[in-house]
Amino acid sequence: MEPYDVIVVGAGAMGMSAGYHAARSGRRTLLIDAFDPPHEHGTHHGETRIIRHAYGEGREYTPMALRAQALWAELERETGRQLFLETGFLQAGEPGSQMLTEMQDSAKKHGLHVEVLGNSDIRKRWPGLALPESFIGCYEADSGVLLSDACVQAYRDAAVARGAEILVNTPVIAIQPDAAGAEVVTAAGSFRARSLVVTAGKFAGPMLAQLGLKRLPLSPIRKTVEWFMPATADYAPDRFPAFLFDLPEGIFFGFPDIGGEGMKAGRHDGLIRPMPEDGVLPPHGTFDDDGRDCAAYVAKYMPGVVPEIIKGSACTYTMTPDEHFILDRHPDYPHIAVGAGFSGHGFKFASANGEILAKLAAGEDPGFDLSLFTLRRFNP
Ligand code: PYC
Repeated sequence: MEPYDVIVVGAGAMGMSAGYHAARSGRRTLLIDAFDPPHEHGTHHGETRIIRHAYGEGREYTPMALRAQALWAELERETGRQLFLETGFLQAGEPGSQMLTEMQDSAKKHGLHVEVLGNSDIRKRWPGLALPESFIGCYEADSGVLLSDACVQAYRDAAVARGAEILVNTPVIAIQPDAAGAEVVTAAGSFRARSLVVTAGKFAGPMLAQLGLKRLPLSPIRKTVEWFMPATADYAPDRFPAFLFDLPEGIFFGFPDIGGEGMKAGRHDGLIRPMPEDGVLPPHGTFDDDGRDCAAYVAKYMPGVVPEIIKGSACTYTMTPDEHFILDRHPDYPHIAVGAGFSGHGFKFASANGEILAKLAAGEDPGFDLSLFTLRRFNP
């Protein structure tokens, strides 16, 4: 059989997008996933993710965030589905904190509009928040919320409509690369392609070790998010933003109450529980402290929300030590593109990262400066 132009190993958010972009460029594309995406075993479930542009984790991300926003809008047009809610995004913390400073510098460098607000302005505008007196906030009005499971489903449908094939519930057993391509061995048979995109999420470490990248410090950890019911209308999506707050207790993020289903929140830092060896995610509620920090956060800082967990979900972050992504070509097999280590802040970029990975695998210029995301920083 004629080889595929590209096989995507791991069709979560990043891989599904890469498969879509490869198929859209006319490449014969096969996507392979161990589950049936969208699913609850990786990093895209739980309904919502934040998208923001002026970026507290590094101004280098901003061009990718803007491209990502444009590509999500294209996907909405192509599929006729709503994937983005423009709720605005509020980041808050102590004045001078690294994330706020970087967010403001990033806005300045890229000409983005970010409003800087004192605590009394924050309280006036969002009565549902009671942040520490000394806090300031940076508000970006054209950012907001991605409907994450719906995004993955939309990319899947659009990829298939453009001719991509998808093999689900099919774990990859081995990858055998060579100078002309690679053989991907699965329980459903072996498949050959001229190029590969490897976006294996929490399985990326062992999979990339098979490809000779043995020293990648990729650590999958288990995280949780929880939903809480508001007692007032202050948290509706037309009057409450997505948020990220750097509080004395930790970094907390959350969303407005979308569709009356409750307000989702999570703790971004801390509570590090390594993934079990078998990669099976223990469900929410497995541990006594699941959601405890988040409920305490709600009780203290969101006066109109009942601090009782109505629903919870466990998910995975695959961390790198510097919390920056890996987006690169394999040093020995340049036709293999690697996307890994999204460190809990990658979803928003999936549309752009998929385009970048499809271009890397095809030997094209990815169109972005990827020097922050190299493999060689860990695998010199
Ligand atoms: O928007 O990058 C993000 C984020 C951080 C924590 C949860 N979401």
